[in-house]
Amino acid sequence: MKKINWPKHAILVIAIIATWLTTYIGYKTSFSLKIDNVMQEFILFMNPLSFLLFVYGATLFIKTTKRRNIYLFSVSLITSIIMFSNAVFYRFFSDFITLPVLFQTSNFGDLSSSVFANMHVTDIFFFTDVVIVGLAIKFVNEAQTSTSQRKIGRKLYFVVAATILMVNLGLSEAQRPQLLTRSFDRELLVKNIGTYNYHIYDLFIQSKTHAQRALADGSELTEVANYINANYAEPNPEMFGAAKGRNVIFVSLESLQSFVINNDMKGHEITPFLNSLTKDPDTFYFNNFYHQTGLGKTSDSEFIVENSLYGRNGGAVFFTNSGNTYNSMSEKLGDNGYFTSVMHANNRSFWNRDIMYQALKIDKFYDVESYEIGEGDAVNWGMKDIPFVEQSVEMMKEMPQPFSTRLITLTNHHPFTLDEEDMMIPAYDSNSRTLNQYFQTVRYMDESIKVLFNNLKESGLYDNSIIVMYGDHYGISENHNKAMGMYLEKEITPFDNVELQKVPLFIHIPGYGKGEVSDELAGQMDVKPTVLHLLGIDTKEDMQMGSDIFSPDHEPFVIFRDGRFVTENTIYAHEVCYDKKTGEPTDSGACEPYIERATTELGYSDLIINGDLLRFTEEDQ
Ligand code: GP9
Ligand code: MN
Repeated sequence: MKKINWPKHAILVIAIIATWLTTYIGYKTSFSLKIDNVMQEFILFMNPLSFLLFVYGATLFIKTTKRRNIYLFSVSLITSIIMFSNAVFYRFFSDFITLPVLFQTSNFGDLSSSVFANMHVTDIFFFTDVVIVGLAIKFVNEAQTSTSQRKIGRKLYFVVAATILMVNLGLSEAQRPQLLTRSFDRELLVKNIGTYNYHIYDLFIQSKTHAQRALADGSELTEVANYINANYAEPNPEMFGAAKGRNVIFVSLESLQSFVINNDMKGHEITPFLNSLTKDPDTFYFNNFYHQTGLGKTSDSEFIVENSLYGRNGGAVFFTNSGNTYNSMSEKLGDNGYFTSVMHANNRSFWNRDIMYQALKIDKFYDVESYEIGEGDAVNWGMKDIPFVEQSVEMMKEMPQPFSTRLITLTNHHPFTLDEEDMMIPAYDSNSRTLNQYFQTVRYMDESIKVLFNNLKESGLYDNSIIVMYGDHYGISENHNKAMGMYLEKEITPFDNVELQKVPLFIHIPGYGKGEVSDELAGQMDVKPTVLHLLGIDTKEDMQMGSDIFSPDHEPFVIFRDGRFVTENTIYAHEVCYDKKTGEPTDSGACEPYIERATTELGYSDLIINGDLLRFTEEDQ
């Protein structure tokens, strides 16, 4: 057949369009990506383009036609293999491929057995662009360009590619602020920056952690262990084993801050059920308790509670260090005969939970697939808390006992939207819609906790369980200081912003009778040793940064991930030392000794995580 005459670089243009469209159609047919609006659809459509312009564009530097064609053909083949592999993987894991998964042997076992089962004949579609590029190479006859033309054209080409990348990133950032730094979820990443860019991003993140890990040899452990031993607090004999053998039900209370507890909004009680618990003889309520999370938000709180270690500084540890060895609370409970799980009606890859939970040795993850979300059961981010706790209790009845589970609530999540019928109190009327609606979603979540308690009682599980509930992180950020100041009737200072990081902690022990409101200064880091001791499980050998809140030796000192801290008499924030009584800056000498301690502690925690040091502890060898 005769070759057709086409303009210069026709094959390049054909290749880009063919792979672009194949990728986009592949997104739509092989992955269930939730698209909420036209803008998200547009981002999805455009997201393969910048990458394709760059990689295919490299052909502009290749001199001979033959080599150019081989290159174009190879790129189309490799991109097709990437999309095809992700599609097969997705059918099994509902997730995109990430490098550590490929190298995790346990995952790989599951994977290879199901690879064939998950291939569909229709997957040939992913290679459509390869066929098109092949045909183009065979039949298209390109016009030649002069060298000077080539240079100008090439510059322009890459300026356009870079612009498209910037527009893509800009639109994504607007849809999902801090997408890359928070690295929420592979699905979100793919939806916004595209599969190809996502893989590059993944490669970057993984190689960074890999390098730090490779340099560690375990000798660092001695120093860290000395620090940890020196800060160990012996359990209070009266509390040690007070709930021995019981089930543990943790409840992560989404975005719940302490300022709403025992408070009202224009005469409306915000958390009537939780308030009643603060006066309940079976409950310990801690009103001087802080979250210690960073960018990883909910996942950081899970990490802290599981490991009594700090999350990472620049991103979510659930994402960056999911291949590490940990000595988690779940693992420890498992060793003590517990069946461990997490219940959360969200997609399993969110925050990389599906992968991290394996590292934390959590037996089962009841994710969104375990729930039936009927009409009217979903709002905002997903399933409403009330049907969520109802169905969760039903599933708890089937769990082997003793069990430990963590319910992660979701309705009280930014932007705090609610269906009309679930609004039990009116909205507030400040300049911040976020704060205004917050009171209503908190009120709804409070109701769901009441339902949880009632259903646990009906199910017969209640008496033999303990319920540990904590706020995961703040809900109202510093952007809303003005509205917050209006509600609290004062001007919000950096001192107050620290105080506002207080979240409630409830430890409810049915039948205990000696509960109280405690103002012991503590943080999420302390949950693990506190709960394990209550269950009569020793933690003396554990690499943990927190200590038992009930212990007479518990140290009143809370460090935030960003280096701010709280002591009995001071608060340290942004290089200023505040007197806790007055809220005014004070002589920095009062904070000085703690500044050093805070840096050391955060540094040791980072050392453990970045070096994956727990793989060197005897227990795991
Ligand atoms: C999502 C839920 C909320 O599954 O945990 O995450 P957040 O944005 O609060 O970290
Ligand atoms: Mn959260």
